[in-house]
Amino acid sequence: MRIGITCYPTYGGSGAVATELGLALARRGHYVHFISYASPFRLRGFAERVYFHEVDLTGAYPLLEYFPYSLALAVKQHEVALREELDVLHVHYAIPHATAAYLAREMLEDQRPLRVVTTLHGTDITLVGQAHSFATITKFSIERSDAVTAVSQFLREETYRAFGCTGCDIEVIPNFVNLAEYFPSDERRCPAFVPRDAKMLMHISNFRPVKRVPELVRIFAKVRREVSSVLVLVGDGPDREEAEAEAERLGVARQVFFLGKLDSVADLLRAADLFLLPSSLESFGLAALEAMACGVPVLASRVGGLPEVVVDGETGALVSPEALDEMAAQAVAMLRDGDRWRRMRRGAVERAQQFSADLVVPRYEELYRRLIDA
Ligand code: GMT
Repeated sequence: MRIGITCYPTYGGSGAVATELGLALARRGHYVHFISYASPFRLRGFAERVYFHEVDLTGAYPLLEYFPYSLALAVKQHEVALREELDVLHVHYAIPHATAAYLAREMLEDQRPLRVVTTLHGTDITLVGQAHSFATITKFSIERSDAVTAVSQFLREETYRAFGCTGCDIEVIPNFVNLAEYFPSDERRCPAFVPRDAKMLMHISNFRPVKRVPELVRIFAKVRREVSSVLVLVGDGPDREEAEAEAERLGVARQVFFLGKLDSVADLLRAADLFLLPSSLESFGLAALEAMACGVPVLASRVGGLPEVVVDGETGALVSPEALDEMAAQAVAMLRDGDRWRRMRRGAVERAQQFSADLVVPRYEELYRRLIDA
């Protein structure tokens, strides 16, 4: 098949999933064309049958105080669909990608059929999509997609609850992990800054308020009083400064390491003892899944789709997001009890195998095939 994929190229779960999907599809013999304003961050180096098409942003004009990216994107999607004879255009994150895809398909008229698949990822439904400025067009664009998928059962139900979307049959296709890259190792290769006897706690995100990174630093400060440990943070975003200030204020700045954005995190994850995700909402929690695949138990909030990924007591623990003390207590308990930790590590690896790319990617292929044959 010839598949177009539009996603945000920046650090974030939806872009990561879209890119891993494209790469997996290309390995399975399909032609994959990424269409976005920059090359997706996980698209490293050359891959057979993979192409990137940059949206043309040169049409700026003083009158256009706000550059209409959605239109420029639709133009590029239309152009690529025609030239590369795309069968399917799969967009990740509804805003504005599903709307642009709708326009691109309309522009094709009868020149060639283009099936639009929209995958809902999270805040496109739970936050941004429900904002007054976007709600009606989000609903419209979802309803006009040829197929809609959601990354968790929670997100599917939330879409129906928030938007109605009557007539849409939203299929849950969970996120997945490439087990050839994310696997456990007993050889613990910690960064040099981690003291020999210290536990390594880890977090990866785009540091948006929903991730509650300053609260995470507070949890760590409590853990640190009981267990010799460091906190390693990967990523960057709006709450980084506040989190840095919090580490300073709580006297743990020398034990909290902000590494910034990194392209490849599997080696680092393999060295971690515990992954923390105290988000206020999370439709799935891809970073938690990747940590589990590397053998790292996950301590997370009991919100959204996280219980569909992390099994409380078996692959880590789930706690109410407000209960910072309980989260810290759970972390301490897990880190102190070696037998329990090893059980959870095994449980995490086994659970992650259920989300293997080899199991999930064929579900997207089947969906595309169904649409093409319809
Ligand atoms: O950062 C992104 O790319 C999107 C982001 C969001 O806020 O919607 O992440 C969502 O999509 C990921 C991939 O499907 C999920 O693993 C995240 O749980 C989800 N984030 C939230 O729901 C907050």
